Amino acid sequence: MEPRTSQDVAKVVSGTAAIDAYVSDGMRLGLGSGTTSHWFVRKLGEAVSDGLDVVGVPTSTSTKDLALEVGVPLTTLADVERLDLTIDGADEIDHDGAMIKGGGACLLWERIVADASDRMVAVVDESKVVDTLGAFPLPIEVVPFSWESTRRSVARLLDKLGYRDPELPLRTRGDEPVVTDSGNYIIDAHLQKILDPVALDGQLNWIPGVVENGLFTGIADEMVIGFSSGEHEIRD
Ligand code: ABF
Repeated sequence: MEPRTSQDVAKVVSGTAAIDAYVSDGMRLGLGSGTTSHWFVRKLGEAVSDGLDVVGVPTSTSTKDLALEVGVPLTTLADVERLDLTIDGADEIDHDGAMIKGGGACLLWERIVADASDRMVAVVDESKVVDTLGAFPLPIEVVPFSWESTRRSVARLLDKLGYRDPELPLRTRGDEPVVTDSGNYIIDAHLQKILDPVALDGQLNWIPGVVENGLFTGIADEMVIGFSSGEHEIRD
């Protein structure tokens, strides 16, 4: 598979640089979801075929399928107590490393795997780096049983926090709700600007029916930014 667009080139650059900068023999890795992470997994498969000894825990069924395809040995969080490093993408990342994740509906497993890791490094193309989070709609994973009621509770919290009537659509594919690997639904909160990501992250998950939200604050230790020029930059 070859990169087609300049953004693809930047994603390949980021994923490849992350291997050279962070991955070493014997590591237990969290394998992220999304196209940037998948370029990382493909390159990791090449390194494994060259003798690199690693195991990975995938953060989605799509990442599991790709890892199996390219020959990255897999394990589970039942079998390893801690991971050394998780490499994962983001939909947006600000200069403090706070992220919006979940555009690919994988946020719950991504959060669990990142939490089980001693270090998390975000791999992003240059377009993902923003001054303020929120232009990308914030994914909120909710239990299907009560999603309408949960959406009303989310709307009340957002109103209390000063967000005026944000759109809160249920994420659908065609006429059907998108269903996550854990069997949940996603509501995408169109907030435009999130002025206090840490506060919002800490409040959303307390709403009954909310399983996880896409604000990943205080999780990324570094970010590898790929550029379409072929250069990359590592920021902590
Ligand atoms: C994943 O990467 C998701 O959390 C996020 O939505 C996605 C970004 O996708 P891409 O790398 O394809 O832009 O970690």
